[in-house]
Amino acid sequence: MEDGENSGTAFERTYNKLVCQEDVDEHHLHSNQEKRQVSMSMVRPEYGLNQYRRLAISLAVLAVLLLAVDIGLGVYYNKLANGQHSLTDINNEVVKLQVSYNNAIRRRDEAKKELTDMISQQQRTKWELQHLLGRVQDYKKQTDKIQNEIAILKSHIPMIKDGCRHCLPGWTFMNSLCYFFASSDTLSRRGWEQARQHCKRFGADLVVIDSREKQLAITDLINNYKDPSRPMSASGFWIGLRDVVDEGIWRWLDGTRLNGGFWNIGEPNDQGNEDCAAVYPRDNPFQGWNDAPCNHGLKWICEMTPRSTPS
Ligand code: MAN
Ligand code: CA
Repeated sequence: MEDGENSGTAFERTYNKLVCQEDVDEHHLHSNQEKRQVSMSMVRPEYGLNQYRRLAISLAVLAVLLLAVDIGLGVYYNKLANGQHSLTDINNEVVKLQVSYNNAIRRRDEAKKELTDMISQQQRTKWELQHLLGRVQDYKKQTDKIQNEIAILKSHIPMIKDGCRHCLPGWTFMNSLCYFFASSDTLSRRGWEQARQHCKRFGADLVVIDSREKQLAITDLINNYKDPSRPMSASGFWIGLRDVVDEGIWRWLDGTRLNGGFWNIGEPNDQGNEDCAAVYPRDNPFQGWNDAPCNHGLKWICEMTPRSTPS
């Protein structure tokens, strides 16, 4: 008990000392009375509890702050992680876009190549079309030629019906008539009258070219006999046409008056008394005739109807 009193007294002394010291430290401006009141109040046992409460509150506040910081850090970390995810997503997206871009470039190059191929194919088709159009023209010419030949062959039919008629050896059967082209070197050139006499020996006469078909057929034949080394003026063939009776009035052997004709440009010009007509091997068959002096030495063409075979 005494120990308790002593210890209680010692406690009070120590406590009062502490209170007084604190009083000096914290409230040195306060009056002594106030010091005494404060000292008395702090001497109360609740004072220690308040201190603990304050400490606990401080700790709680600190814990709350730490928790808030922790949460903040968590949120920040999440954001960073999300950012990292976004970066990864963007990277993936960039990779995907790069792949798409590369594919698009590849497809574009393929399409470009395809287009180039198509253009070159189109060019080739164009050339082929031009070529075929040329061939069509060729076929058209061939068809015309064949039709002409058919017409010639058809013209033989009546003659065949009438019995077997033919041309003399060395003569050419053409458009139902027989022709002699005095083109060989064994027959020298001669004047119009002598040429006619040669024809008459065979029962023939100089050719009468009174149709377009005859002019074309005869031009084709004499063009084949053409000697390029010979001057054109010496390359003609006498035909059965003259203006010897009335100058400028051209007549066939039977007296029929010429209708049109196939004169060369500027012909007939009667240059130095040219009263006899000749056909020349020219590319343009519609400009095939000249008038020439009748004594001029030329080749000639005879004509006669086919004859029956002598029985
Ligand atoms: C020249 C020209 C023509 C004429 C011939 C006859 O070419 O004088 O007019 O018809 O000779 O060969
Ligand atoms: Ca002439």
